[in-house]
Amino acid sequence: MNSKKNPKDNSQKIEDLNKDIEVGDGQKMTTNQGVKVNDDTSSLKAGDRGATLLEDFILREKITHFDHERIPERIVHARGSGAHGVFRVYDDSLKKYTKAAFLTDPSRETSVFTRFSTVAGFRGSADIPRDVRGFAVKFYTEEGVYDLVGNNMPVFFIQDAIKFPDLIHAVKPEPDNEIPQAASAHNTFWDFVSLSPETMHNVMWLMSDRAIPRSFRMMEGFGINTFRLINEQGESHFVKFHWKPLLGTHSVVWDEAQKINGQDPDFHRRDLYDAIEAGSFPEWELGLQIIPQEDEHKFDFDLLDPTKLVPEEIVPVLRVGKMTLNRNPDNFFAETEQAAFHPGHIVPGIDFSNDPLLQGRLFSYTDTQLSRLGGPNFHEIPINRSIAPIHNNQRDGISRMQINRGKTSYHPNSIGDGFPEQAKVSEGGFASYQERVDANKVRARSRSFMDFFSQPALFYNSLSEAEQAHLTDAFCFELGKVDIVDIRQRVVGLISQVDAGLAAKVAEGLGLEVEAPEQPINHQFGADADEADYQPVTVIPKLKSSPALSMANTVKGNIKTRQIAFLTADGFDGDSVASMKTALEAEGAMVKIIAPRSGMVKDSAGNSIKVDHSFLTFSSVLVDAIFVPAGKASTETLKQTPRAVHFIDEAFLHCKPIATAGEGRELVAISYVKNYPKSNPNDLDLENLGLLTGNGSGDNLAKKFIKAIGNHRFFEREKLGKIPA
Ligand code: HDE
Repeated sequence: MNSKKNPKDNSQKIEDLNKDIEVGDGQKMTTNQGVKVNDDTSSLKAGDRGATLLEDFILREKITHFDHERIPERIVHARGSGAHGVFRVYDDSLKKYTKAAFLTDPSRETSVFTRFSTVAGFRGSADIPRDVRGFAVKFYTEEGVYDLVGNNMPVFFIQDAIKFPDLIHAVKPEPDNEIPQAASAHNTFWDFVSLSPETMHNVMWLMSDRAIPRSFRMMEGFGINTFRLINEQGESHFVKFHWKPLLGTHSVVWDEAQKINGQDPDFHRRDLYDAIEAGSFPEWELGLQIIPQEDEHKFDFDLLDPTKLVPEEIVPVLRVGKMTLNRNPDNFFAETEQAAFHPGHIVPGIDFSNDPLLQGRLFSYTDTQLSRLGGPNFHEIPINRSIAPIHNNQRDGISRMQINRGKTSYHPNSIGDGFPEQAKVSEGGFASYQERVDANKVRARSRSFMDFFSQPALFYNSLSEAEQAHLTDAFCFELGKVDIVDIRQRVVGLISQVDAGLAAKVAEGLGLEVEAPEQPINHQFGADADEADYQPVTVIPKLKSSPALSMANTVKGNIKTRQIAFLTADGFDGDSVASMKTALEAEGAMVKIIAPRSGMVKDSAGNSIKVDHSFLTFSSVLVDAIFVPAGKASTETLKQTPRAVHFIDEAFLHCKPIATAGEGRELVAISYVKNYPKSNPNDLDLENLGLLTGNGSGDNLAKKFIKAIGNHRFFEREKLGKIPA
């Protein structure tokens, strides 16, 4: 389906700005000056075997343009994918908090452009490293561009923007040899962490399964920094922004992530693109945690501290509207690459808090575009253009597109009749929230930011047993790649402040003893800071655990867009495949026919169906569940196909649902799964663990399989033991 023709697509205004240049409508090839090109295959030469002539303006123009095709990639979040869509608020109930019309007028549909990204890797790196994901949304509101530039984790590593270059230098490839690509598992990152206890909360999230999402479409988003909502009366409420995916929040497992990065480095990009092309538009609800101004100090953490989250059990998330991504970009470079997000792009009704990380961000994002997009006119690039008209006295600069008419480019003026004139607040003019400030000018961090460990502990306590086990393994893996023992030791010391049991397990995995970190931890304050300033503050949090933080409690049951591999070979049972395919597709799942070779595969009655992938080009890590249909001959072939057997073992190891019909079960019976605790070759029906057998018709196999896929994974398997794959 061509998503551009999607009837739901209302982004006409953006389309108009983009004025497509379509290839293939009978146009003739031209130079950039519009001269028709007669021969694009040979350069101009002094004789057909002679030297190329400098005079060849067609060759020179083409090569010059090519030479400059690349622009600097983003210093962080270089690898990303974007999509267009729409946002609509559910009702006008937010009017008491904000005057932003896109948040209060349910009749408005606001166009959006959303870009998801990894943070550390270069633009050409793979999609599933262990990393934070960016989640940046540009709202083209009628009052101007509003950007909500968030991540898929609710907290950040550092408390003050001045540490950002250090954090990023530490996590990026090491400067002497530019190794490793897109990975935090190396000395410099963990050196920085070990000396910066404030990083521990985000580090816990980074070690959790949140850092290896199943899909961009199955990620939560968080604005992290506290902002303000401002109403018509000029009153302020603090606000935390959330995105809640309607498909639930799901992850892959680490072994799988590493394999996916090799099998399909574009896994997330492809997943987003394919879902939108197929008309399965991803959706998120916008969630707000609204906190009255007078409650600023009522929490056991500081609202301005970006390493803290506000537990949803304390301040509920109001779901106020929905974003639907319904159109893929036409051109990756022009749109996704050139999109310039900025947390400082706000509209009346929204304002900033004094969060010192946010304040620093407000400088950085414009500054970075100056070198990345080549000057101060990046707002004129179609993807960045406001749909609200722009009138001001800013002029000229590199790549200026707008042709300003008239004699005046200053304010006040009389020659231009005083235009453009300033807008009163009642006319929509932006006026900053008037916060009272009475303080000494200091270079300091607030004591109220000095509790580094209670929220990491809250996070750990909130995870399911399986999530905790994965997090423990992740620490062992990452620190196992650190070859300076002192660094490992210091990190284990920090972990011991979060959870003694976790520290003991990580220490065991690394062959270390737990040693408490040196006190006070003074590496992160100025050289003359006072001893007392160093002392971490210990807070006993009101909550012991927050169920909202565990993905085990996410929305389940929806199997829309889930990928299911059918393992086939010639001689499969046609009914078995057809009935399962029909049942799964009716629920919105996507079936992939896998066979020993590409082309067509025949059922036992001689009918052919198209093979989507051969075992050579596909692997279990690229799907959510496996089905082996009935069929004597096909099963015999599959049993002789090592990669088919490996499919079963690997999918089982990664806790994915596996269903077999009829003879298909014999493939499982020769895999390692037969040795799995409590199973035996004759009894492979481990329904509670997502391993299902049936004859494929009339025995509810499809129904059970759909339920199992809706469960996402069966992590209980890991508790009983793992199998090799
Ligand atoms: Fe960013 N960040 N950031 N960041 N950030 C950038 O801007 C920066 C932070 C986030 O898809 C850069 O255009 C500083 C937090 C996303 O294009 C740069 C600090 C959060 C994206 C920059 C932070 C983010 C960026 C690089 C600490 C979550 C990608 C390219 C004070 C709330 C947007 C660019 C896209 C991109 C600076 C911290 C999210 C250099 C200085 C916290 C999603 O300006």
